[in-house]
Amino acid sequence: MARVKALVAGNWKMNGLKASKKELTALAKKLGKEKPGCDVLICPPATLIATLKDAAKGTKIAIGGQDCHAKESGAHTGDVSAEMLKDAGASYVIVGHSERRADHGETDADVKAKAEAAHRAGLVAIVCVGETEAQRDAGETLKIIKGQLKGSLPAGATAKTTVIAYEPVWAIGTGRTPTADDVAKVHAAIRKALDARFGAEGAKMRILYGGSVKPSNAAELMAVPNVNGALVGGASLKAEDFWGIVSAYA
Ligand code: G2H
Repeated sequence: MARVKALVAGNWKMNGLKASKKELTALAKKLGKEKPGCDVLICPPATLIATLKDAAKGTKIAIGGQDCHAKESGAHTGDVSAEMLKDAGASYVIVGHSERRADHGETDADVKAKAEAAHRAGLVAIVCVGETEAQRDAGETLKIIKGQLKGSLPAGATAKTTVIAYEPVWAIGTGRTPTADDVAKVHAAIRKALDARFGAEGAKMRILYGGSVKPSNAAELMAVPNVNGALVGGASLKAEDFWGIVSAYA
């Protein structure tokens, strides 16, 4: 199997003010001294992208958005396009996070259109998939994940333009995580689906695990086959916690 460089991405969600720049600066200091074997990304609220991009100058920390509109511009009050994120300094954007799917009714077709917009703007799309607790209890996890992948991934996705994040909805912000065996099963199924659809590109695509990742479980999750990094929420807000995860990928 192709060797895939891990990506550890922090999703700040709706947290952070200008003063939060100090967390990035603290992380950059750590990164300067000890070089982890992974790429590092922070996705702050859109209001902070330019500030953090500026603070990340001269470091290897990439900055990303948490969502984008499918269109480039127009009468869409309150929305932000992929081109705008790129212009502000982003190089990645998360699309289809379960909080967006739940709070804003985003469908797989919406997510696909957003991923296409990300590609159009030259951003890497981090496409999120994940089952709810009820779906898991009904034994539908793999069916749901495969359906979301099929519906959310654009036809021309490549390993350079697209990252998958598997985030079981019931594990998000709850402190609960699936067992390593369960994560291995889902990631293997995702890899199989990517291989079948995208061939050699699918074999190289990064598949992140997300949902209550913290310093204490990062190493175990990282060791699971086909886990090529993490999408981290709560534990990405403080540089010290986030570093505890990043450094597990040394
Ligand atoms: C899942 C994750 C970040 P947390 O949403 O995308 O959040 O690590 O807080 O569970």
